[in-house]
Amino acid sequence: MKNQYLIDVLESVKKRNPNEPEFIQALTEVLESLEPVVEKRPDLVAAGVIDRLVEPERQIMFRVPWVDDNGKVQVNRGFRVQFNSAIGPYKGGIRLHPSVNLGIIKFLGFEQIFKNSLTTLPMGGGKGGSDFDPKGKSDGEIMRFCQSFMTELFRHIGADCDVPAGDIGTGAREIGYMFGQYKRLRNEFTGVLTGKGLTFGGSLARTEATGFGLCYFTEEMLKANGKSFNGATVAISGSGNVAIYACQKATELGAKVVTMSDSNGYIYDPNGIDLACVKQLKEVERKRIKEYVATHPEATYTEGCAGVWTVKCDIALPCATQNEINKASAEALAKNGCYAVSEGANMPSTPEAIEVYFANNMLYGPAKAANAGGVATSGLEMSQNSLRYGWTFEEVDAKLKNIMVSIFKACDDASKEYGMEGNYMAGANIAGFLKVAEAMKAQGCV
Ligand code: NDP
Ligand code: 2IT
Repeated sequence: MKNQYLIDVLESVKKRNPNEPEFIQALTEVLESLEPVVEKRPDLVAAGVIDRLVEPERQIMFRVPWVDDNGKVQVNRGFRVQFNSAIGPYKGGIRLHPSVNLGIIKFLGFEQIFKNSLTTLPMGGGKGGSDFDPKGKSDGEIMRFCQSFMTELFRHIGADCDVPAGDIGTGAREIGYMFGQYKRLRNEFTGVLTGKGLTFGGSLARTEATGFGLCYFTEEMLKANGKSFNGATVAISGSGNVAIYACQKATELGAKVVTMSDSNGYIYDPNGIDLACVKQLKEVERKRIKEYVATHPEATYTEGCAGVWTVKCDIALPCATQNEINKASAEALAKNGCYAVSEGANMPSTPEAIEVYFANNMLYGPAKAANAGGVATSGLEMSQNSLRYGWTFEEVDAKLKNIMVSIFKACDDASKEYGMEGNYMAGANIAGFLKVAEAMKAQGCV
């Protein structure tokens, strides 16, 4: 980065937030992409748009006490970062994972600003979560945690203010418990959370949306470069919500998905993943991915999740967590002939891995564009809640597909306009930024 103004912004953010490496990583990537924009648009610099954008509008941290099944008091820490509301109410998921801290929630909230802008829907950026570990907890423990979490969060959110949703460790069960508690505390039935159950305001196709949207985006990117999922071999990491529906749609589009993983290890099935088995194991029984090989003798299980990137594939879809592909993994993918990496997870590639993709002319679909289908469909859930109406699965899926096609076009167009054709990362950052920046400038110094 050569632009002195951007260097100064980055330095001041680093100084102010010394213990937030993931946030700094996400910020550095965006600021680097904005270099040509800053030169072309001095008006945005003069309006202090970037100086304001890097500081969350509000961040909330709170105690979450709950009682476990042995009658013992447990205390977790809750977070909600309301990053930017220039184009709509704060919107973003809730992550429940022991690794959660303020820096992680800030990186996710920051990414969400640009992602939500790319969806074309009116949603600002936010994110929340807790260092609570849902693994191995009983339903009763999960419910008591979710109720306690919402007992503080409810005063900070609302259908026109901040609308949380799922993320790692937060699925339909957790959203249901949180919604129930919000409704009880406020005595109001509103669309305050998305990813709700279908019997109480949820949208058809929201469960599938991130994985399906990832494949719709990726198919557009492949098509624009003379390739397709049809006949391709695909490596997927993770075996949660995003991974499962990415596997389903990639298979429907003619690909063979040969891997899935969890934080312990990965499975390789040369015949193509039997998704019904994975759904049963992960969605119903909540078991580990290694159980797959018990019923699939032709498949293998290997301890350690990073090994998944050493499997030969044409297309890699990381769908687990941040920084899961480092330089060595990216080099292994390139060496094995992988020609496209498209991100279902948030920030799954380290900066060094991204350099390897570009150095090897691989197609790179960045998270904030490629995985925007989840939040886009959350936006459609909000629309249906406001209308007090529900669209069919086919209607929602068609809207999701149109949105993903338009996101790819926005990234492609911006990459060309700013002289970086084919760099969809820069395109996503620039296109996502410009809409928010225009709104911030128009609304004055707030
Ligand atoms: P889930 O909790 O459903 O699944 C997460 C999966 O990733 C599990 O297989 C989990 O394994 C694995 N995983 C989580 N943390 C780690 C880790 N530290 N190391 C290795 N593996 C890990 O979450 P989602 O599928 O919803 O989310 C996956 C990714 O997609 C996240 O990055 C999330 O931010 C992103 N995302 C999610 C959206 C959504 O709508 N849900 C929308 C857009 C992005 P294990 O069970 O062992 O923990
Ligand atoms: O990272 C994400 O975009 C999500 N976890 C989904 C957020 C949402 O509000 O649906």
